[in-house]
Amino acid sequence: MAEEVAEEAALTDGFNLVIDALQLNDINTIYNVPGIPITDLGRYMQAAGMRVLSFRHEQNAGYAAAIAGYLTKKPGVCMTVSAPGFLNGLTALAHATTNCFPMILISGSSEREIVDLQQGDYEEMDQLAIAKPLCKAAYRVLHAEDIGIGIARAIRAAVSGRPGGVYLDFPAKLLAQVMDAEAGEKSLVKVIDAAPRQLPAPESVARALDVLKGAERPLIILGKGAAYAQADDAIRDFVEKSGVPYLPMSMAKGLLPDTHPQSAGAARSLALKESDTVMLIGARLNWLLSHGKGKTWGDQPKKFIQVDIEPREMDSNVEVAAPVVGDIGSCVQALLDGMGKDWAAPPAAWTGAIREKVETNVARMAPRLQNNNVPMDYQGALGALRTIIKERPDAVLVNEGANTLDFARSIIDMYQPRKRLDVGTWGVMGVGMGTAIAAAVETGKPVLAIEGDSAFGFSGMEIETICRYDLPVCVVVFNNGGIYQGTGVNPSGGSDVSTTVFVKDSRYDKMIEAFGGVGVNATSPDELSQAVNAAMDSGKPTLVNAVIDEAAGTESGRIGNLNPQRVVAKK
Ligand code: OXT
Ligand code: ADP
Ligand code: MG
Repeated sequence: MAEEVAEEAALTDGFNLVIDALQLNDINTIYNVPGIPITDLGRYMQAAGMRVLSFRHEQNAGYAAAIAGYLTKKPGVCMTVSAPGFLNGLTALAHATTNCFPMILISGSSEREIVDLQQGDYEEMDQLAIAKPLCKAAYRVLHAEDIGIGIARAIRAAVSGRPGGVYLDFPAKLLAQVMDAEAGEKSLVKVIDAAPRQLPAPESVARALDVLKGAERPLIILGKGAAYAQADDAIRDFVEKSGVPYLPMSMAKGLLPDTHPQSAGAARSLALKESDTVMLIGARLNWLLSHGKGKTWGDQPKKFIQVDIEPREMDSNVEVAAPVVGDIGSCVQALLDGMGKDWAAPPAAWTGAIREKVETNVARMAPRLQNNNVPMDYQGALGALRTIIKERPDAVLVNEGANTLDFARSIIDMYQPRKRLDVGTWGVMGVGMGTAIAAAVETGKPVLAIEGDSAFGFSGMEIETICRYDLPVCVVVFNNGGIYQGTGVNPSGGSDVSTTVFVKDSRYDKMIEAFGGVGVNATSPDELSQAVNAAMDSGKPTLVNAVIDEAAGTESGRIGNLNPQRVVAKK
């Protein structure tokens, strides 16, 4: 008997090696949905002291992992079962890759021999082939002795260079493979310097400063890459020393406080249209910036300076006059060092014009935010929530919807970096609850999730997860009875409601009560304010059904121009 135990002690298996490899690399939180073949892996992870959070749908676990990666600069890990679970998680992996968030999707899979001969295994699917085009890298591990190297490769691929999503395929057999414990331990890899600094070429820094110095109307655009970099002090020092107005992209709000005197956020159109030189720091010239072209960019070609870790991002849409390739921390520090003592601020005519526009727009918006209309409009409701974030600047704000998103972005000032988490580059609905859960888990701060009623529906079942783990999340559902508006009518006159309309007078607050959370129905900004303050004070899982005027929104919020227009009427 004693001999048997000793012998067993000298062995290890795939389960143990996965856990050891993750823990060796300080990965201690897993977002998952259990099932064959990973149920026991989750249990053993929990037994080993890891935090294993189970979701109701893999997509939400995946969104949680994606944003965990963004918040921590370590890959967020999502774990799924084979075929359908894997596919459910894949949208989130693609979302992470699109947004440059480091994430690893670990999925169990069926047996290679059967899958490759297409003999109809349980949940048969060639998952590696399907994942490949949707992520930064994809690996499959077939032998227990390769688990250490497989996990190391996945970590390095996720966080080095431009971060992104990585797929890691573990066929069921792998987990039960047994090997010598000592050899197993030796096979583990601790990833050293997973995302090494990438210093910019000195000449690229000098060129960038020359171009910036020569500008009459310069503008800095800060993107979520800048927020991700966690180089907050260097970025603030650089922006302040330059004296250049800056525009934060949505998730870069708060990198410097939105109330900063150089913020051009409230003069976005003017700043984009009139600037002659634009320095992008961790932001891409994609659709969110009209590809650097289009009406808003003025008649004269602008000069672009771009700071990014990905060399291929340069000239992606328009010519970049001064590419600076490297990690943002190193690049911004080099720029700061290169500015010298006698750096001159941009012409006062330019900074003054921006400031004036900011003040006009802020003053114009202010009275609308004070209204106490019933039913609420977006301004009244968000005016109340704006005050709450001002008073609790370390709370994390999660935001999705169309009007709910667009109004919240411009109305709610952010004061600290990485506190605004939203739909990202794809404008994807459904990130809300996964994001809120990971934000609470990873930061330990209270979370306020402001959700369109449609947006909330994509991940609403996760309020049970929020209650189960007793997370300090307050969800506010902006209930205008539909997608964009609740007023649509069926053009055929038939009995089905319009394609964009939901059940009238629904009470989302009742949903959370089923799981022991606090539900509140708020019909005025005062009631909303009271309910959210109480939730933020108590830290209890709360859902506030905020009744919004069903006619208050517009089609697609502020991006209605992207809808194709019908040209030929149907006969
Ligand atoms: O400068 P000007 O004068 O122009 O003014 C600007 C700023 O200067 C000013 N401003 C300020 N003024 C005063 N004070 C302050 N502090 C201030 N700050 C700014 O305000 C204006 C506007 O500023 P902004 O917002 O910065 O500028 P602008 O021009 O809007 O910026 C352009 C963009 C493109 C950068 C910006 O609009 C943006 O980031 N947009 C992102 C849009 C987005 O991603 N939308 C989500 C997708 S919409 C659609 O696809 C939806 N779907 C389909 C669907 C999706 N998405 N996903 C999946 C998986 N399935 C389906 C669905 C189903 S939305 C949706 C549901 C919608 O219904 P809900 O019920 O959820 O939501 P409701 O609409 O509420 O009903
Ligand atoms: P936004 O949507 O806020 O405009 P994007 O997602 O378009 O931001 O752009 C983020 C950019 O930041 C990407 O091009 C990415 O390569 C870059 N990036 C991410 N992390 C870093 C980093 N640490 N250093 C430099 N660039 C980075
Ligand atoms: Mg709505």
